Amino acid sequence: MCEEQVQPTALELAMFTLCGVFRKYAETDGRTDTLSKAEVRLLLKKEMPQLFKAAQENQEGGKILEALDIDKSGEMDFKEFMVAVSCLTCICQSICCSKK
Ligand SMILES: [Ca+2]
Repeated sequence: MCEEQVQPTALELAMFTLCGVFRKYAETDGRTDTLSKAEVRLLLKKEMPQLFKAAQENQEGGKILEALDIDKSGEMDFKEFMVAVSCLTCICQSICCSKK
């Protein structure tokens, strides 16, 4: 019996990628369900280098990291990560639309 291979859609791949990126950085300190400040910093540096550089140059890096920690736990959980990614994606969308 031959099972049909179903290719994931672009959106499904994006969702899997988000889960994988969160897990990759969250597990570096053994607490796999949250990102510490150091893990968030490394994630931003490696996965969003332009944003990280801009934040460093404007000395806003600390404020951005604090703002991303919605419940002020000192750690970023997956929901906070997704809120941050969603907000940044909306900003990208507005920038892309304003250039047309
Ligand atoms: Ca962690």
